[in-house]
Amino acid sequence: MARFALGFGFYHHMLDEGSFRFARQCGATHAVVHLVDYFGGARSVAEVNQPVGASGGWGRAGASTERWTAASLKALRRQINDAGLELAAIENFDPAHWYDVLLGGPKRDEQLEGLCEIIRAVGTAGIPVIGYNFSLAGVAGRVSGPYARGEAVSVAMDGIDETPVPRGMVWNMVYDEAPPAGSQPSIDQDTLWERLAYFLDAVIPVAEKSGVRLAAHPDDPPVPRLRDTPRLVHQPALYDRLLALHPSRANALEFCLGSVAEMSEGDLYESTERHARNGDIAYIHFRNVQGKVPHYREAFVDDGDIDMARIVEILEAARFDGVMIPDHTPLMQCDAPWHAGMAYAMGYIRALQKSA
Ligand SMILES: [Mn+2]
Repeated sequence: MARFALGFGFYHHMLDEGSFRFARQCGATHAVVHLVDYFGGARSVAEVNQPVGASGGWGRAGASTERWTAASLKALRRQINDAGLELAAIENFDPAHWYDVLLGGPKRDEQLEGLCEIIRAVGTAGIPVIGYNFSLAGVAGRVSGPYARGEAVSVAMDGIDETPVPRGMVWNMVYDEAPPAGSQPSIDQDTLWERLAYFLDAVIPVAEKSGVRLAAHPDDPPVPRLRDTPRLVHQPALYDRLLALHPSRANALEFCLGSVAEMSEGDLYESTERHARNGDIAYIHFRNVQGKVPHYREAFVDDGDIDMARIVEILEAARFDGVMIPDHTPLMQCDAPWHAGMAYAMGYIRALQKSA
């Protein structure tokens, strides 16, 4: 008997009736929505894969501001419900809302109050989860090319990008158009952990009261340092460190199977089982990969190192009842590369779930 639900992650420019129908036709019941505009105004799904995180970053932070009010979030949820889907989570804060929380800058407390406001608004709108990624460099230092089966265009890591992050940029996005010259100050891992603890202590009590779970994505890619910044969750055991900082049902995981599989240590199956049994997982990114950091390739769901059937069995046995989304997939050669890749992944997951 299947317990977990299936969903798609949608970038903001994909929030339309056609995307929702596509999701339902694939058998999905839930949506995870990105409000942040990573693409600098790109509009066509056919043109846009996941951003790889080149040194120049993704785009301007702050474009999403009006999307975070309770009224906008309620309207979004209604739009998705009217299309026959549930809104499972909002994925990622806009760097404009929390750059000094990440950087330990002078606006930290003011921005934390703003994040609390957002968490209350998300709760008021009846959305149960916010996924986030506490990271300075963000999802960075990957390359795109014909790396998946049949030369499908996919994302890979090929060595560690050491280009420092310029001032005015964090999490791959520009929050200050006219910053002082130079790079963001180089800091150590413990300093970043202190900043995470400060963040969790400020927001988790508000999340608890608002009925919202904050779900942490591990580092993508999971290496100890990238672009001269420390990373937090780059080994499976560091997820436990994050949970222990502020134990609460609201302090949860956006469990990315691909990122955990890319880590150089640990056992993906043991981690999945333990966190699923402990109820730590708010939702799952279901994707496959070949290799580990600093050399790996994102693969089709049935063509990577992860035994996906075993993962589904573990989740069923642990009675995981959250949502699973395909995260990203290689692009398939046809007129709708993103849709074909996603439909392929979803069909595969549904078959695994039915046979588990
Ligand atoms: Mn992921």
